[in-house]
Amino acid sequence: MTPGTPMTDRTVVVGAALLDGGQLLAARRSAPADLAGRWELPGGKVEPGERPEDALVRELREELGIEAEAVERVPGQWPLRAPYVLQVWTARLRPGSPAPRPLQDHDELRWLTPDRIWEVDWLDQDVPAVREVSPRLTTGPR
Ligand code: DCM
Repeated sequence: MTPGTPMTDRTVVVGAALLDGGQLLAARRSAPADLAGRWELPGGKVEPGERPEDALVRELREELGIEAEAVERVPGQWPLRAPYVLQVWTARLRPGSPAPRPLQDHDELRWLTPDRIWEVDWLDQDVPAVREVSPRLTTGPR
């Protein structure tokens, strides 16, 4: 980055902790090779001038074919490959949304109950965010 360039939203990657019925959606990456097979909170890069919450909705539509909305920011941000940082929002499906399906970047999706949340091999950088979100899952009825 050019010295003196202000940090903009361009450097933010948004991840979605998509919650539904007390379960968290995990997505297994199919690319790039060094991340393939690991599980993540789906999302992607915020574009210049875009609000992170809008980027999240756009990325979930592109990658999973769903209509979702951001609910609240999970406190904290976590470094990725420079200059990117990961920020996470909880999110929910809008009424009438199609069910998520892996359209790009992923080859498998899994809804995790609280007792199963650590059964998938999360990307290292996503682990602290998943740890933050896990107390928000409940085993109760939807
Ligand atoms: N990324 C990540 N954790 C996430 C989402 C994305 O570490 N929950 C990383 C993977 C890529 C970069 O952010 O290096 C951009 O993501 P994408 O390729 O999905 O746009």
